[in-house]
Amino acid sequence: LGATVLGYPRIGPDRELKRALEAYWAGRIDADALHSVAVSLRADTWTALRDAGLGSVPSNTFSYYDQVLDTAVLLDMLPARFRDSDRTPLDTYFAAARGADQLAPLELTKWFDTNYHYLVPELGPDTDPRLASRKPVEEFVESAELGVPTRPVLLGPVTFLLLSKPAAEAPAGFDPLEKLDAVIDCYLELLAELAETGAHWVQFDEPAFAADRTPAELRALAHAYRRIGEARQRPSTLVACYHGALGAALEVLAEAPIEAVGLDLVAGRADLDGIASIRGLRDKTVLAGVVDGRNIWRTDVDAALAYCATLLGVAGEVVVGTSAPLLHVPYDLDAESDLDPALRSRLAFASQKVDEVVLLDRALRGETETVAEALHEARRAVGNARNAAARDQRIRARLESLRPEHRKRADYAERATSQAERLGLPALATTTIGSFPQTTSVRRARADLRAGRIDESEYQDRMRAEISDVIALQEDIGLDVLVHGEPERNDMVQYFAEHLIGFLSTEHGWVQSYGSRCVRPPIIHGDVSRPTPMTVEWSSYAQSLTERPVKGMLTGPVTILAWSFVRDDQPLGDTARQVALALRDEIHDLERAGLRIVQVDEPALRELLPLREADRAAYLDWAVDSFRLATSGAADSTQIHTHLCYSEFGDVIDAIDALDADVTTIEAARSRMEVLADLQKIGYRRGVGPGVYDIHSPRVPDEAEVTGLVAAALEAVPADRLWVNPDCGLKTRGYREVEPALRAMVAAARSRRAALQG
Ligand code: THG
Ligand code: ZN
Repeated sequence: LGATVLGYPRIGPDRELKRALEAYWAGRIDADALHSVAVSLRADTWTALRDAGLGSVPSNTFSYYDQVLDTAVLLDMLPARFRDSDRTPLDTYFAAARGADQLAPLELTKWFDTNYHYLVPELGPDTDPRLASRKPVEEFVESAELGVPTRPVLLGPVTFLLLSKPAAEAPAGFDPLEKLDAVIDCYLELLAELAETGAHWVQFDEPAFAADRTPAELRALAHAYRRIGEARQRPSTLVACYHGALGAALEVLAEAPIEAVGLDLVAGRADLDGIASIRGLRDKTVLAGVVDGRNIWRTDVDAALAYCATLLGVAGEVVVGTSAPLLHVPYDLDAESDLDPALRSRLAFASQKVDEVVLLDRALRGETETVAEALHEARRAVGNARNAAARDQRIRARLESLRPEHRKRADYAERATSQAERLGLPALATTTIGSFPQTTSVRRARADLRAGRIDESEYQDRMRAEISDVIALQEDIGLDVLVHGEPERNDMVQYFAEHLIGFLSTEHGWVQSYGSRCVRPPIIHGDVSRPTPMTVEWSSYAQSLTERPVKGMLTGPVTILAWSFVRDDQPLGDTARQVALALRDEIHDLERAGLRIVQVDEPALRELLPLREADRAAYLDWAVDSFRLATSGAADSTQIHTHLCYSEFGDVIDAIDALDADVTTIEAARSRMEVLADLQKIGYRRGVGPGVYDIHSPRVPDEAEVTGLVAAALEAVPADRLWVNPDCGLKTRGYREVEPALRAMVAAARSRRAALQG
């Protein structure tokens, strides 16, 4: 095995795949045209990785949508509803990803602790794995024909099954792991074919073992790689685990009859402790994942070489690699034209990380002559970086001076009384989460401003006109608490990054979030501060148009960190508290401008939850602390809302309570209000708005449906604490769906309210 990366971005350096996919879905290009975009992206990636000097180049890291879906299709494990149709295989694949006609798509959910989302396979006792596609073989052949024979990457059988869920109709107690041997059978067939076609190495990814696993799951891992290892005909096998330390799974893999193990020596550095006693590694290659696949900082070459040195006496052979696939970082720093040179020298995107891997591997092999100059330059950059993060003594002093009373508001009962007096809201108050549809005219205004076709004042006028329309519409619909609609924000985190000191926004730093959708995470590179108010103008303008309360709209510290590239030179909690202070000041300014309600969203609270139980308390501690720091400066009579989504809340339910928000709006429509039972169990006593309709689907609910959900919620929450609102922001929907849905929602709330009074 040569120096390598575990995976590479696939959306295209200029988001070519995104555009081709969306053109194909819209019927503007055909399958051949889509295919040829894919072929050329793959060819560019393989040749670039080879030319950069990697000893082993990965393939099958390309996907039209998602690697978990690819695996389900490879193994013929899609639910039956996608089977009998006259769709082409490609359109069946997209139907599973996005839905079609009456077919619900597979569920989309977070990939470990990243901002990537995968499609969840639904398995049952009748799911019958069969090697149904040749994608990994075809891509290997494609690469070999280009003169770059590659290392096919496959999702490991155990992780694949652990990421799957029992289908709705599966009998209680069905465990997807029951399908392990059948899946391994398919993989053995595939391995034989790959070996026959000339592949020397394959990679199996088993990131599920960076999380806590049961003894039975560890036994499944041992079983899987014993069977795979003992296969009669197969390429040499690398098993890569990433996004954390392997712990007990490392011993399992060390004992398995495979040739190489890939370790995440960034998030999983703890695996180095005690590794010397793992004898099974002595006849294996260890791929030392010392180049960070999750963040964009340049590697500290001396530290990286020291980690590799620790392994030299332990492993049969050590080669340098990335800690994780490079899927989660942007393509190329060189595409950024407008970076401060000092900052640029601290950064490495995917292409630069490949160079780092090659450099470190050569250094490890003692090629000192050829790499001396590059190593020297890398050392200088890291040395400079060590003190380069701009420090702001004022913020640091302020954080030091904070006392427990800066994290605590008056008792909820007192706050509730003064808020009720000031707001005068009815029981079952109606509201929305914050964003309204981003219309073409809003998008056009932003594009026009960027292209210089309009000036700042014209842009402001257009945004104000939009806000005024949105307020008028909400009054007409009869909502109780209004929002300004956020037309000025494309991505909420990006918006705040553009207004805060200490953040850098990239021009081309796109990272796949799911399917064709991408985000451009900002980079937090120094101490954070707020030079001027960020949202006050828009919110106070909206409030000036109406008597009803308008909510100020902010994004919380945890979510800002979760969707940014973060500093690695200080604990996350320290950065979060700096962001919190900026938000605290923003809330103060919103209050002074007459806003009576402020919402601080934390949709990513669950996302950053550590994969291992042992690390969770410390995370939740700083997560809750930073939220309270942001919000506890508010007056008793200011109502603080928060909004959470994208997750299973059970794991963080106590933390949600500890946020001490006056009102929590939460995704619930798809789970028929299950979250309320969780809240009830812990004795949650403040306001709650379980979403009464699912905004992720274009379906418009009718009044009866909403009334049913409100009635269900009333079983768990008294009317004066229950809010009626959609599941999430409305920015991805159109007004044709939003308006009737909100009217149905308001009608339902009113009729329940009347029933309560009568
Ligand atoms: N912002 C960020 N991360 C997120 C979300 C977000 N992660 C979780 C969830 N929301 C992911 N969902 C989406 C939904 C839509 C898009 C991206 C992630 C999206 N992106 C545009 C695209 O790819 O066309 C680009 C947006 C832009 O122009 O800035 O539609 O809300 N950070
Ligand atoms: Zn949401």
